[in-house]
Amino acid sequence: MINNRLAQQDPEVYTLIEKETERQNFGAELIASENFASRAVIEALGSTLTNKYAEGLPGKRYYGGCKHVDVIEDLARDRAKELFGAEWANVQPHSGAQANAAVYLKFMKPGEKLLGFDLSHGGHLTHGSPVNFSGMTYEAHFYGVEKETGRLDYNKIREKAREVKPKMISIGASAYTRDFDYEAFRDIADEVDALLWMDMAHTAGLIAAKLLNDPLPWTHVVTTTTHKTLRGPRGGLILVGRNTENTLGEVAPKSGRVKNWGEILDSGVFPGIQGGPLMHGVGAKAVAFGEALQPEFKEYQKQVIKNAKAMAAAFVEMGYNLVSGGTDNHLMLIDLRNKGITGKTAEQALGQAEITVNKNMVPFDTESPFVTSGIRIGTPAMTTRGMKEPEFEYMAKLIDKVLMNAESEETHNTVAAEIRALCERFPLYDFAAL
Ligand code: DSN
Repeated sequence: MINNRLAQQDPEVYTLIEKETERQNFGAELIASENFASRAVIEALGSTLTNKYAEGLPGKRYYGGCKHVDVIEDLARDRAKELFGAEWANVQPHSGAQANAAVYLKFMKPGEKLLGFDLSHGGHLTHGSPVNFSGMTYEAHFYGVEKETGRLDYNKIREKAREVKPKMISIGASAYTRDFDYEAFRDIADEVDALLWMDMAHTAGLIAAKLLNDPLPWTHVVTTTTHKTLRGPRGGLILVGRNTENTLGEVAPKSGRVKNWGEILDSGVFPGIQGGPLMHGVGAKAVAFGEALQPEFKEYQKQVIKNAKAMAAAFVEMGYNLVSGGTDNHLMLIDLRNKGITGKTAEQALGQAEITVNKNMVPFDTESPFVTSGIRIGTPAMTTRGMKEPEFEYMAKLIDKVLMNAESEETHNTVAAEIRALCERFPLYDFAAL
């Protein structure tokens, strides 16, 4: 936490952190991939755990002095397994992209084929985009949504898989508003003898709360970030379900036995792609998973979805085009083309009014990724502050006001004041104690 020592020693950094805290406290944070971690999580992040090297795993480290961090990492792993009903967990990935890199390293050889969700249709950079290591190292092919419905068509994915014959099929998205049919994906993967990987970074909290379909029983591996709907510290996590048979056939050098998937993926993280784990992050993950195991977490996640549905309905009512017509999860993707404004202009104008969203490609976009025709809006962060359907409907109206007057400084200022007044009713943290 921000404390007097930092203020005395480095007022420059201290002041900037204060300003960022104030920005978060008095603005509408509607980026779908962001959330507000609890004070307990932030305390663990700002702890002495950051001083400790702990390469390896609990009980099998390359450094001394690990007796306490071993227990912490075991707690984090056990809580993650309990939360998701997993057989195995690795809590060390520094981020979601790192978790994904470890999966690629162990599941695919350079040049092998991946079939992933097209980034421009809602997928993610690390699922084969040509500007990412995944697209540079592997031969990436893509499936996408249907133009008419904005939804996946599983028959078309099957056709594509038959044509491509990928080594691995990835599921998971950063801007898809509907749930996935994991059983259908597994059936497709089995037909073409592919490995199946779900990256649930966006929806992990909703899945933990059992409000969306569960990928664990159907996929060979699941990755996630820990800071989006899951509301933990910034970081990554890899899970393997209880019924995953080993088809990788990797053999332990000394004993000659076939390694289990957990062991294989553990070595993908370290020494495969990372050095020492960030133990302050691991400690904070343990705290966050502990929070997610509480009944209140499920209530929070239910409200995230209710808020998204209410806000989406408010936009539809005002004549906005939502990709797929609405949402089943925590986010909505608005195609602004009928409103005569680009994603870039919308993001900038809303920013002036202290409403933070991100411009986003919509499926079959006619603009470049730097301009885009859409904006993506998510409800996790403001739901954490305690806001419910009326506040989200109100924010939808304020967003419309700004977009319909995107050039008007007066509108920006009026809306910023209205957002500030709203935020004051739902304080982010106990400000004086920060
Ligand atoms: N940057 C994340 C998002 O906004 O969805 C994905 O990595």
